[in-house]
Amino acid sequence: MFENLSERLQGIFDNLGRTGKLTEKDVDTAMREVRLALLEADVSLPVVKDFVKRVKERAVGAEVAKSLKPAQQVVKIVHEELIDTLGEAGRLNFSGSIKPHVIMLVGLQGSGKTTTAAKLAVHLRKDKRQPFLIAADTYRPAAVDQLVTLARQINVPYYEEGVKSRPADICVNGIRAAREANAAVVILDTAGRLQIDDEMMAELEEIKRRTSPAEILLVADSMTGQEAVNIAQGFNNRVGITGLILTKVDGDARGGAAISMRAVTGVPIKFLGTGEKIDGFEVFHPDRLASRILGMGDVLSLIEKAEAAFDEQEAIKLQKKLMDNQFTLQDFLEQLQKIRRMGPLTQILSMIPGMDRMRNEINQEEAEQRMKRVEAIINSMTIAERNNPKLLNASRRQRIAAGSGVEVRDVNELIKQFRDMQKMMSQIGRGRMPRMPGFPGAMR
Ligand SMILES: Nc1nc2c(ncn2[C@@H]2O[C@H](COP(=O)(O)OP(=O)(O)OP(=O)(O)O)[C@@H](O)[C@H]2O)c(=O)[nH]1
Ligand SMILES: [Mg+2]
Repeated sequence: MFENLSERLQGIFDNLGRTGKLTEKDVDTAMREVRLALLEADVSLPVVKDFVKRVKERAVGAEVAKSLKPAQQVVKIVHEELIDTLGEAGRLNFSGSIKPHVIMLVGLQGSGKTTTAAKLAVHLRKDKRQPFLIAADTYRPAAVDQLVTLARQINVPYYEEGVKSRPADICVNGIRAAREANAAVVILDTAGRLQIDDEMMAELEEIKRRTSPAEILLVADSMTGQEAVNIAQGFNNRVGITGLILTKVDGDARGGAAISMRAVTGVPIKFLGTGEKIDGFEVFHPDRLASRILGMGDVLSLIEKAEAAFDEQEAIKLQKKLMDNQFTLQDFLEQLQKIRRMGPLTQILSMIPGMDRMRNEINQEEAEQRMKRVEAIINSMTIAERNNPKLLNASRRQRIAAGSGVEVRDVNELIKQFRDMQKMMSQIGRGRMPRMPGFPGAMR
């Protein structure tokens, strides 16, 4: 998401960049465009108006007159105001004395509550807080099964009573079971509805009254568009929410819901759902999202992901190997596997500045296929071959091709790409910047 918005905004700032000095008229023109870009991204009108007004107030006048590069100044102001509008970084409230802490998830049908419950449980466990799941959606038997399946899959304790009991009773009983199991945080998966109806709200109110949640988080689909404001206000007025979790930000939503919901409710966005799988989950950082919206890429998120996958010590060793030209096919294979563990390629690319545009051009499946093929080829080599590709004569190449189910020319290509890379690395090692060949070939 956010591609449309960031592209438009970038265009606006590019235009500003061409003028030497920034006049009030320039700011006006730019702000008209910013306004349009935000509206097109489905940010609600009152929120857009307020945003534009704030940027304008800061952009026109003394602050900008002092600046050497007015366009940069405007970008900076827009960025800062965007961060301000998006609020603080996501942090859960564990301050209350009632143990275990209760997190209640609410939201419309299909917004991602059940999936998010499991993602949140894994997140909490990583944070050393023992999680516990409660299945309080009694409207569909499948809903209980879905949560139970997920809980087993991630190996988190859970409580369910089928679909006959009152949801609030299930929650109270479940919390007792959680306390006995020494859980630190309980996550309540509640039922969703197509529309915000009275009965559903009354049920949520009862659960709230009887479980005293530390957090009531509205799980909202980021594709909701203009409706987002009504949904957020509806839940907030009746139940009182303490935070937002925006799901499906990996989809093609236009991103406005995030900005609007946060602005109209005043509660912070705490997490983002970035994929169907359990690991598609991120702590919300307003500065990073603001940068992503403005098309600066999300370098910080990427670094965090990379850090999780790469051990720093190992990275230093690897760098030395590269410089000393001792990087082998075995090392290459290990790096490929780590990159794959970081997540879908297109998702990783979208976080790198400038690369986000390429994202649409890259066929995810094809890229994955290529990586898998490279892995298969290297896996078919002996350790000696991996460490010394010079051994790879014609008959060995034939054996490897047969072993990995590819053509000999695929093996040849991989070896050639690897050699090119080695050459490039050794040049860097000798302090010369080479012309960048299409590195890494395996991921073209
Ligand atoms: N792409 C993507 N899909 C998601 C994300 N979160 C949830 N989904 C998908 O959205 C669909 C609905 O998710 P659920 O977790 O069942 O939603 P729910 O709110 O519990 O739905 P009900 O219980 O029916 O109200 C599923 O197909 C999920 O895989 C996300 O962050 N990204
Ligand atoms: Mg559900």
